[in-house]
Amino acid sequence: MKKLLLIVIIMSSIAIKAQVTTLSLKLYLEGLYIPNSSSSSNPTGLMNPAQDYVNGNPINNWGPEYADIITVELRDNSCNVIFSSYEKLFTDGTCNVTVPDYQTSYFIFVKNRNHLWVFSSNSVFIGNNPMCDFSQPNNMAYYSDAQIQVGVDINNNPVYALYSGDIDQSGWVDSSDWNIWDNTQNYCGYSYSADIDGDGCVGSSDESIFSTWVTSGQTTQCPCNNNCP
Ligand SMILES: [Ca+2]
Ligand SMILES: [Ca+2]
Repeated sequence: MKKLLLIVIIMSSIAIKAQVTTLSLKLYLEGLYIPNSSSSSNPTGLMNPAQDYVNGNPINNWGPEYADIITVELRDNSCNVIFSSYEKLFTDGTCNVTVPDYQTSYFIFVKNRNHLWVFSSNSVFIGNNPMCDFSQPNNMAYYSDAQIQVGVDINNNPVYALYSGDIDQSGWVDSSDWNIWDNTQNYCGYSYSADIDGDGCVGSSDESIFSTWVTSGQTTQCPCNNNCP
């Protein structure tokens, strides 16, 4: 009987340690953001869903309510990965992530297949349903030029998004990305990350979105110089 009681106590303590909380994220992707899309029902605007291409037709892989897949991570002060998950990003920029209830603070890191990754400007306490809104104001992101203004909300406040164009996920937008775009022009399908605008195929409409960032050598930064993604 004593053994059984001990097992129950141990199991209960494991269950307590396994508690989770919901991280409410909000962010936009420049390539998918629809200009002038803010409205009373979507005050900061909407994104197009990134399309796949099957049998000559564009399709939604995850349903029309989702814009794209993002990787969400929690990183400690040395930028070591504590938690990592693939998540679906809604077209309104929201994403709810179930994370362990760590009861301590971590940086929030987000990346997408063809945009510059971003860190939160500060570590965020992971407990009691934390929130992190990269869409506005701009200072939620680490590094003053981590995001680009893509529009305004219904109150005329700026709305920010991750920079498009980091097709090879190097942390820079440069000629390497442009070369991938050039070499995959007219290819269709989600596997072709040069499809910046998410219409399902790689074409000139994609290049027109990110070409400015190739010229400027747009980059991003992380809080840990020696351990960036
Ligand atoms: Ca790159
Ligand atoms: Ca495209």
